[in-house]
Amino acid sequence: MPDLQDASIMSHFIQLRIAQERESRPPLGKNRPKMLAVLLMLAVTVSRLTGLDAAQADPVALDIKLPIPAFIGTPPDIPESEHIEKPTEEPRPPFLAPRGTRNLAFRKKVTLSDTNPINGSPELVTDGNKEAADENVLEMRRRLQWAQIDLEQLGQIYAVVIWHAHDSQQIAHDVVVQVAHDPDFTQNVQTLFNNDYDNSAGLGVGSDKEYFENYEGRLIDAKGITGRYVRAYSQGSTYTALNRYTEIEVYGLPAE
Ligand SMILES: [Ca+2]
Ligand SMILES: [Ca+2]
Repeated sequence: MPDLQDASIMSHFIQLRIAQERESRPPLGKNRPKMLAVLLMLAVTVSRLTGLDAAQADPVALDIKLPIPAFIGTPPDIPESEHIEKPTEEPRPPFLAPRGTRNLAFRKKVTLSDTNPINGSPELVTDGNKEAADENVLEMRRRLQWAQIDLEQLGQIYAVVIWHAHDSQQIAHDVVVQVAHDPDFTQNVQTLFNNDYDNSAGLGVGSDKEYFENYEGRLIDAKGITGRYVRAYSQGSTYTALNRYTEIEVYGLPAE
């Protein structure tokens, strides 16, 4: 049995490698999920031997309920841009998080930058309905808008999943996702995702890529950060100048 200090260093190293694997961007081979699985297994073994950080070392795949796909296949003419991620027809690999992780955003209160949306009401964003029909989609005015969820308490957040609109092949612009401890986003603000490559939203240049919406939604790795408020920005899409939101899920555990 390894001594506790060695084990702690080993465990830390493994967690770091897991984070690196999750962070890594294409080009990715088919080995990525395999590598992650090996690392997670290693983390569990080290933890079982030493009793270190059991919750973190007992990951399970998130059970994300997906809506019916509204279209099949990838877009026929993908614009040539280094800022747009090449769509794939492969299903998303399972996302692992500590056992007990659940959608903390379900039916939680939503506030909007646009207090008089063109279509729909704020509740649509957390009502659990992700089907592509028009009546399920909140539409806010043009220009930069946001939808914000109050988790009602601090949570340890592992993933945010967003469906803007997946009724047709489209890309939402200036997608920025932030987490904070206060509703005005002045305390402990952390940016989880930002694909505003030209800073047209004015929140800073982001290095993430624009992506095509689909029924799986976009899963953003939140790496277990702590926060209470989750805010998602956008600024129109390739389909409309309006800002469309079908659902936002925030997977986590209530923080103690
Ligand atoms: Ca919804
Ligand atoms: Ca932009």
